[in-house]
Order: sequence, then C-alpha cells, then structure tokens
Amino acid sequence: MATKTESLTKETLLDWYHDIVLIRHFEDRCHHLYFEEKDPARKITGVYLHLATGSEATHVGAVKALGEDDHVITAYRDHGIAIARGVNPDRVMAEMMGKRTGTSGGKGGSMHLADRDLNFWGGYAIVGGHLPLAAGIALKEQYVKSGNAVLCFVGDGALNNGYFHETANMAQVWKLPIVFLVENNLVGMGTRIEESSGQTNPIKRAVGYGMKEGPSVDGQDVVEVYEAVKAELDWSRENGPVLMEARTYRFEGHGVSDKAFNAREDLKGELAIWEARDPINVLTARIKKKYKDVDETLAALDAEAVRIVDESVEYAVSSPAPDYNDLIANVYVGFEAGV
Ligand SMILES: Cc1ncc(C[n+]2csc(CCOP(=O)(O)OP(=O)(O)O)c2C)c(N)n1
Repeated sequence: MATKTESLTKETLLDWYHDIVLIRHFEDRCHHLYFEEKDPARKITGVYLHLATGSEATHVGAVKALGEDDHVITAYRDHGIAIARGVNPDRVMAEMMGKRTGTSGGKGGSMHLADRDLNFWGGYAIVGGHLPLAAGIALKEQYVKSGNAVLCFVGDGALNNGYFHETANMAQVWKLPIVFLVENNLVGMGTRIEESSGQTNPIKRAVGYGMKEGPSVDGQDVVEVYEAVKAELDWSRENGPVLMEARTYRFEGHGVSDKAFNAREDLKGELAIWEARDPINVLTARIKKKYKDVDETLAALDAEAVRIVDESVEYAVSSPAPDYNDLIANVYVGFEAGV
C-alpha cells in the first residue's frame, strides 16, 4: 500500500516512536513484575497478563488516527491501546497492581483498563464481548449526528464468536460508523487461524454482511496503519461499517504464563521472521531514512520511556489498595456499607 509519509512531520514520527518504546518498556516491566513470584513483594498478580509485544505499531497507528471525540474499544490485550490513547501510565500501572488509583479503581486489572474521559471504553475479557458495545456506542453517535466514529479492535480468533456475526450484521443494517480492525496475529491462544477458521482471510468475512471490505495493512508499520485507519474512519462516518486487517504478530505467548508458545520448534522460524520486522526497528528505519543525526534524540526518547515507567511503578506501589467501601461501590444500586 502506498504511504504518504511526506505529510507527517518529524515531530509526529518521534511522538509515535516515543509511544511505541514506552509501551514496549511498560509491558516488559509488567512481565518482570508479574514473575517476581517468589518475591514476597510480587507486585502484579492474577491468573493472566496478556502482552502485545510486537503489535505496538498496530495499536499506536490505529489509535493516533482517531479524532479527539472518536471512540476506541478492545479486548484484553489493552495496555498499549490505553497508553496510546493518552491514559496516564501511572494509572495504568496502578490498575495492573490492583490499586485504588488505577483506571478502574483497582477492581479491573490488566484486562479492564478504561478511561471514559478519553472515550476509551476498555478492555474486555470475554472474547468478542465488546463488539455489541462498539455497535451501541456507534448507534448513539449516529443518533445524535455527531460525526464521531468508533474504532473497534478485534482478534482474528474473535471473528468466530457469535458476537461478531450479530454485531457485524446490525452494524451494516444500521450503517453504523465503526471500523472493525482485525488484529490478525495468526493465532488465538495456541490455535492457529487455519485450524479454527474456514475463511482465513479476515476481510472476506465482510462479504457475508454486505459490509465494505477494507484494506489489509502491514501491522508492523505504524505509518501504514495510521493512514489506512484514518481513511477508513472518515469513510465510516458517512457510509457505515468497514472491516479491515492489520497483519501482525505476538512475540510472546498468549499470556505471560504461556511459555509453550515460544518453545514451539515449528514456530521458531516464523517468530524470527516477524522479529526482524519489530515495529521499533521499522519505525527507526523510516525516521533515519528521512532525517539525519537522530541517534541522540531516539536515545533520549528511550531513556524517557524508562523514566516514565519507573515513575509509574513508584506511583502504583505507593498507592492505597481499595478498601471495603470501594469493594461494594457500583455493585448494587442503593447497597450501603454494613446494611
Ligand atoms: C467467550 C470466550 N471464549 C473463550 C475464551 C478464552 N479465550 C481467551 S483469549 C482466546 C483467544 C482469542 O484470540 P484472538 O481473538 O485472536 O485474540 P488474541 O489473543 O490473538 O489477541 C480465547 C479462546 C474467552 N475469554 N471468552
């Protein structure tokens, strides 16, 4: 796909580089904090922690294509999407640690990040469960004729879930302003797309609903993702839903406890091919091709990412845990402590 990098400023490319390295470093640090298992001070607990290492360009490129009043919603691989949308990393880290200062008051954890002020609606653990919500948000925006659109990330595995079929059908019937961006990392947990899907080209799914078949883009290239998602969001505002794909890869297992994925001999070659197209390297090459003498600037941005993540850990560690009243708040209407 032809790209239009000429229109992007140096400042913009460096800004995206900043976000991509910040997200990479943030998730690496979370991985480390999760595995301090034998450490009594283990900071991140819980059964799962799903990293999106390798898919940062898909997350950053797509989210940067949103207008301020547009919306974004996703599944559980949500850390990078939150940070790209502008959620303060301090609050993201606090949520990872189950602290009261987290994005969901410490009651959601890594799979349930959200920020209503930024129209970032989460973070959902049930595969495909967020898709009907995306339609509901888009229906509201269409009803009030706002011109705002919804970016809905969806995994390739979730395309086989009933929620997808029902949502795709109604979105097309009502011509809702939604871009369904399939984050195609070729696998759902440990199951390959060809083992679970009769139709392995995600975009072809649109045909069954009469929906626009959008582009398939290189999910390792933040610029390509940005330009395609921006164009499709604008199309959807006037015309209805679009299904598009970002081809990307999960460098790690499904969750951090899934060590089997990286141990699979049959996938080693494939992993190496994708790692050679690490989104950080792809963007660095783009920047260096266009601008000279950027090494120091990039190094400063790397250092800045380390600092931000260090501070987020300090913030989260020193934040209070939710108390009893937090626990029962927003559970039942009218429920009072001690009653
Ligand atoms: C309704 C439902 N079924 C099954 C699961 C278990 N599960 C969690 S993640 C996952 C795979 C989803 O794959 P995909 O949508 O491609 O997302 P990815 O993990 O690749 O980002 C499954 C089956 C679940 N969370 N919810």
